[in-house]
Amino acid sequence: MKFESVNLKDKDITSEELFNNRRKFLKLGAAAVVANSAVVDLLAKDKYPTSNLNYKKDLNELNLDLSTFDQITSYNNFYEFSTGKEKVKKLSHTLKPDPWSITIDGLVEKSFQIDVSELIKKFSLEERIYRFRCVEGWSMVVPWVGFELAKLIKLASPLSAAKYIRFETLFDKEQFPDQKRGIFGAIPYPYVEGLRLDEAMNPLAILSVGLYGKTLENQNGAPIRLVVPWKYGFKSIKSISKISFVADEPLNTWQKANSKEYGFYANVNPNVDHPRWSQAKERVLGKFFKQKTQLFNGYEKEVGHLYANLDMRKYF
Ligand SMILES: Nc1nc2c(c(=O)[nH]1)N[C@H]1C(S)=C(S)[C@@H](COP(=O)(O)O)O[C@H]1N2
Ligand SMILES: [Mo]
Repeated sequence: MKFESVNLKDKDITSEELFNNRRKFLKLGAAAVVANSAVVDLLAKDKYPTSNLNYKKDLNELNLDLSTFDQITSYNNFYEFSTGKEKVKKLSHTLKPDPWSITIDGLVEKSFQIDVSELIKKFSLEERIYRFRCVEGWSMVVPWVGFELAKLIKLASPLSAAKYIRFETLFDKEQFPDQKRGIFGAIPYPYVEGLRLDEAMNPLAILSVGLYGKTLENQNGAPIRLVVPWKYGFKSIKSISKISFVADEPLNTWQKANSKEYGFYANVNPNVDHPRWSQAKERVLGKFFKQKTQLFNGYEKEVGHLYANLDMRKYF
């Protein structure tokens, strides 16, 4: 038996190939498995980060096929750096995510500031393997690490008048080059997003501080970003510096920029097309064939009840 993997050069081979190769080896005899998995592990080490977070593992009961670390961290939407998805990674070194403080204010008993490191100490972290679907028609599967947004909401003790939650990305021209361009910037800054309070309390909504067991890379929204997996990716706001409890529906950035194309809810819905993109199908990063998009991105059981009284065609 020949061991072809021994001759493979690390740079010639993607993590996905490694994973598939490994699967093949596991089907071979025991001797081959021992010899090869050692080699494959050695090569794979380079491609995945060393974990620096303590968290409870997601058992991946749905058996979702994870996107690779490389895919998740190399193809990004983060307009504060660039509108070029493959440029963000390289440009994002100007972001300084540590230390990082978040202001909690608005309709709460008492506003306060808290450091992300404090939040991580306060709330135990857990992994959440979620599908993630961008309105542009691409998708991926990400092993996020974070905590339920509901935990932070309880900590903030909002007043009964608070009906929505509003998030803001940091505004700092030194850290985010596109914010320097004023009205010539790609979109209005700071980036703003929002959720109805009952949506925000849903256990699927998390604040993520990491992925693949490691603190977030700058390009993915370090040090803390929202993840709402049943909504289009633009709702999952990055590098959050302010969380406000408010009475009225916040005007989110994409609705402000183009209200004909973007609304507040943005629930993943294969039956309502975006004016420029059909939403019936999606391409998973790295895959050749498109797959069908699922209503609420496959999370209808968990979140469908939140929208029982909402016309999803009108409130897209
Ligand atoms: N502050 C900020 N948050 C943002 C964006 C952005 O440009 N700025 N892009 C959004 C869009 S359109 C998507 S699809 C996701 C992409 O997240 P990812 O790069 O981690 O895949 O982030 C969202 N959050
Ligand atoms: Mo997106």
